[in-house]
Amino acid sequence: MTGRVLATAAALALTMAACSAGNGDVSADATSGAGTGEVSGGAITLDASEFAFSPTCVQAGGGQSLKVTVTNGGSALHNLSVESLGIDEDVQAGESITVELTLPDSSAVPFVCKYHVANGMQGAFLTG
Ligand SMILES: [Cu+2]
Repeated sequence: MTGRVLATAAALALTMAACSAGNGDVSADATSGAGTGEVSGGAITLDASEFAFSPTCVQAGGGQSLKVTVTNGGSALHNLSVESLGIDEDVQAGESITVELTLPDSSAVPFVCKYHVANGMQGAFLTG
């Protein structure tokens, strides 16, 4: 009985975005290992496609300044929006953008593609 409940919960977690960042509560999903990227040299590249960011979660440090490059390898117009930091940048198919941001000392920062958030195209910068 308990085993079946656990198996169902695990299956549900795998079908959801690896880093669903609603309310800044991302820790549970971030541990799935399905697409957590490490910041290297203060920079990270996110590959955007239909309809996901890869990596989905970015492990960074609290208060860290970060150079974020988004490369659109898909065929649709994508976007990087970080509402809490006032970022809203479109990325044309086949092109890339770079934005600089500073993360808060603690708490996760969700990011989305504003065009495809309904498709689950979202992730988060993790500061923990
Ligand atoms: Cu998109």
